[in-house]
Amino acid sequence: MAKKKKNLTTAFGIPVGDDQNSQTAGDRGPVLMQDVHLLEKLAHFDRERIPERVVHAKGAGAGGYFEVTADVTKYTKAKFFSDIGKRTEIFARFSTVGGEKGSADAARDPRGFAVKFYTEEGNYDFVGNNTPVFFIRDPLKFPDFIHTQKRHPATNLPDPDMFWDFLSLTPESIHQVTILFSDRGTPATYRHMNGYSSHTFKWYNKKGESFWVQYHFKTDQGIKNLTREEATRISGEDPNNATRDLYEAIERGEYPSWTLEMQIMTQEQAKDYRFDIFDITKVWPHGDVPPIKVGRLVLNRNPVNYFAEVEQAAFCPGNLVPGIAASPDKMLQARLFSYHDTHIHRLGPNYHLLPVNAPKNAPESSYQRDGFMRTDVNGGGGPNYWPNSFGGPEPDPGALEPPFEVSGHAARHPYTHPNDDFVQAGDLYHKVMTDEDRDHLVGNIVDHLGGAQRRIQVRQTALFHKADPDYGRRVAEGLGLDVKEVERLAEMSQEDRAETTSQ
Ligand code: HDE
Repeated sequence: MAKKKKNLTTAFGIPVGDDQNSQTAGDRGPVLMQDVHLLEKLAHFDRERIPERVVHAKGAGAGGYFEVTADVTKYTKAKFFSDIGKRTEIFARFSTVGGEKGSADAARDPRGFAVKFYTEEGNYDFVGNNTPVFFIRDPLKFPDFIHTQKRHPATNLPDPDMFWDFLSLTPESIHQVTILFSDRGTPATYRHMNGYSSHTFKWYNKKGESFWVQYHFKTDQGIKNLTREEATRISGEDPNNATRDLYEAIERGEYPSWTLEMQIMTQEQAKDYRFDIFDITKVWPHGDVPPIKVGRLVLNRNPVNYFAEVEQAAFCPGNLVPGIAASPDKMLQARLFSYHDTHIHRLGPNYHLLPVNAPKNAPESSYQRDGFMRTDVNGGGGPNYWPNSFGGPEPDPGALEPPFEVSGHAARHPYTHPNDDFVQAGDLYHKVMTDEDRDHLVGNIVDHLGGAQRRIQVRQTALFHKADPDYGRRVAEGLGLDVKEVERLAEMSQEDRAETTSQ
């Protein structure tokens, strides 16, 4: 039996008789204004693009589930963690950071690792990166930092001077710079990298006891990175390699998975810990806080439509369910604002109604009303204010975060914790990396930093020297710099170093 044909309609369901020939006066035109089908089709096409994400514009996504594999109820009361074996539907998006929507997947860049958990207590968003640390620890620096990673205002080209000028004037970036310029800065695919919360978060249990935690999604596919030469070649030959890899692996039924490991610190341990546990430029040594396996993330569903799911997905670190809360990390605090704000700009005030963003497993019953593109019943005839005595939804005190103490003066506090910016970068260089890792790191840096002005090269190399003298010497030699000059600069305070190397 022949399949019944589906009729073409306008966006409003009106049958279309001809979709190949515009209505014209006579067979050679001009085109008639009364061809409303043509007008509607063009007007919609004219508006097909929405603003791309200001960072993390290029990405790929997939659906799947999260499964609990260990009992963590003594640490968190989050319901999606309530039982071993419990599964929660998720949607994940991976991305590069600095490039535009058409940029190459293999670029040297951190990778975004965002997961939306559709829990029965509403959506919980994990919005991490493939690196456990970040370049800066105060959010006021973020827009400036991102400008330096993008295009020069005059040439519209990526600019090594901007890139390294900022980083060399921002010594707390040294740990992340060392990770970024290792081969971890060019993961082979999205399946072969880890995801980290980078920030410290708070978990709290039913009794109101709280813990500081860090999340590590460890790839079950194993870490695989590209060398600089491979990344350059792939960027030209297949700029969508990671997007393709994820889609094709899932189509083949090779579902990528990650094991969630948590580092959990008690309040007792956190008191007087030897560095600030809210400083995103630091990792927690595993010897102090051993990670424990708590769950598994599996991606087993490709999006049916890229725009509907991946492009319109809106993650927000402020979407936290009872049992999980923010920490005082200043960067995280700023992110609690920035994501919701950017989504309202990018997708509109009712972006939470888009199917990928709507809570799938918990009813949404707020008093928010109206606004562009309100596509549901908008609360119907029910009350649109609280308190009311008409049976409207009521706040649940059980959802409150336990109170916590804060003290101190309101001010723009500079970072005063002991100046240990270089310790972990140095440890990474000489304790964790292999000889081959170090060779690649130095080669990758020399290749990129070599494009910057000499005074900026020297200033940045002094920071490598401060992390580890061998690191500094090898970069200096690779760039043909005077090692003695680098050592002299490394001895100076950051202010003097900046002054000496200014134009
Ligand atoms: Fe983001 N970041 N970010 N970020 N970020 C965005 O939100 C921002 C930071 C991360 O797949 C934006 O929807 C500020 C750290 C991911 O859709 C924006 C600060 C980490 C994604 C934004 C940071 C991230 C974003 C741009 C410093 C890892 C993509 C478009 C205070 C722990 C999510 C958007 C996706 C996206 C702001 C720093 C991860 C503008 C202000 C640190 C994975 O809201």
